[in-house]
Amino acid sequence: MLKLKDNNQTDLKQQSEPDQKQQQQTKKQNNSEKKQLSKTQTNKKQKDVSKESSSINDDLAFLQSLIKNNQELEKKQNTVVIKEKKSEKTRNTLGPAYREGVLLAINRFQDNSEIRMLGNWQEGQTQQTQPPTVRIDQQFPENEYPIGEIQYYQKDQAFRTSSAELKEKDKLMDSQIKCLRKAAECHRQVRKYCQQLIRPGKKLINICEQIEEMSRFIVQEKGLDAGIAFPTGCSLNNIAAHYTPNNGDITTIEYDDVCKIDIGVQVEGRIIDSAFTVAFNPKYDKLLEAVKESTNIGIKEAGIDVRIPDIGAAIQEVMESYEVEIDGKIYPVKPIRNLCGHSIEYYRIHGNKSIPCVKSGPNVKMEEGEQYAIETFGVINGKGIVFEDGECSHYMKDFEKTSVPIRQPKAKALLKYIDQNFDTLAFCRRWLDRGGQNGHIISLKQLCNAGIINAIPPLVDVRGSYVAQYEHTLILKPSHKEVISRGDDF
Ligand SMILES: [Co+2]
Repeated sequence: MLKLKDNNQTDLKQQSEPDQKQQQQTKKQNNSEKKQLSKTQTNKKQKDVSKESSSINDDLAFLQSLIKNNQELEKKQNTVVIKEKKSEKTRNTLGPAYREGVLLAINRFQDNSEIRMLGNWQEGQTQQTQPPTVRIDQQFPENEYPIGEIQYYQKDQAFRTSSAELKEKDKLMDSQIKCLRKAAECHRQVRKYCQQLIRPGKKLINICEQIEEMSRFIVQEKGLDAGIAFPTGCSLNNIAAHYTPNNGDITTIEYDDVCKIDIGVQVEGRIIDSAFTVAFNPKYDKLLEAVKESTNIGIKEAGIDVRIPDIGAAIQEVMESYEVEIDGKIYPVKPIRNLCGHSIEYYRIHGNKSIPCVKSGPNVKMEEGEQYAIETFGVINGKGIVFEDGECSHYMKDFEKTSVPIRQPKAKALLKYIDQNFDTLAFCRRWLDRGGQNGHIISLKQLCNAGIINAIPPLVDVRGSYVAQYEHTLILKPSHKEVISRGDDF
């Protein structure tokens, strides 16, 4: 536009110079001719001259209006640029949810009653607004983050609570705890935002992207140092886990759906893995209650030197004590026997230990200092066993295989991108597109075939079944457990 204006000005100069010369020439001509011409002739000529000069005036007026128009357009253009710059600055400082003109209140309370079996966020101290516009570091300049729920060890481990020596030992985990508490506070704020967003009729892809943009903003995403820990799960109904929409997927959430929202946040490789179930129809209340109670019993039973099959047994007992009546039919709640909670390690979402939802698995004990995601899955009208099905969205580097020779140049380049952006953290196809890795499907397949990347397809129970899930991250500190991801909501 600016360039266009310059051209017009030069055009004007070029046009107006000859115009002036022409005017002078006309005048001279007029003078010399006047003497020779009769009165009538002179009159006639004068008429012609005035005709000519009025057309010149028309041209000038036209050019002047052109200049004026261009100046106005330039002004408009500048305001658009200023507005764009301002909104970019706003996005950087106030995050993706901020809309101009929205009044921001610092408020912790949130009514979650539209989602079944979810607690309201209670009034309390916070520096965060609704919707969130404040990054985590601005909220906690002292680097001290809220403490999770403290639970004490039971039975023969009860001595740990009062041991001064073990309390001293707790401090050795300080830096790890700080990162986890920071990630957990981000997780709480992001899921609170999600609970405000998710409503019947909305596209899951939009919800996932809004959750992810908000996570990136609040946690202050910085390469592998801080960010999202894994793709946002939004597994619907009989899909139990590992579903997030790929680009082009227009699935919506509806009033009768049961959706598991699974969000991961990491700070310096310390991962918070926590999930809850979204249902709007009260007919699922007992299913949700069964699974939430089962997860809570799993958390309660967890402890140093506790045998893992005993935790599974406690979960199974609670889960199977529930039944759900839907449209006059009674369904028992079954635990899903091949889905497990898991230990979490540095940049490694699935550690070596698994916590099943039933009494099974090797006779292994939990140990001091370990971090766990305690998650349980319950199903109605299903088999209680999941299998891989549907289009794959989740992928993750194999933690054990550090280097595998890749020949195809495109696949090699994709692996480099994965190494730099996700390393051993899980990622999804949407994030490859987002990073400009379009048309990655063949290369991704080649990396999977080479064994360096593992595909993680959706896990589903049979059609017509409904799966619920709740999950928290806890850490087994020497003197007590801390359920780091606990919130008012679940
Ligand atoms: Co998990």
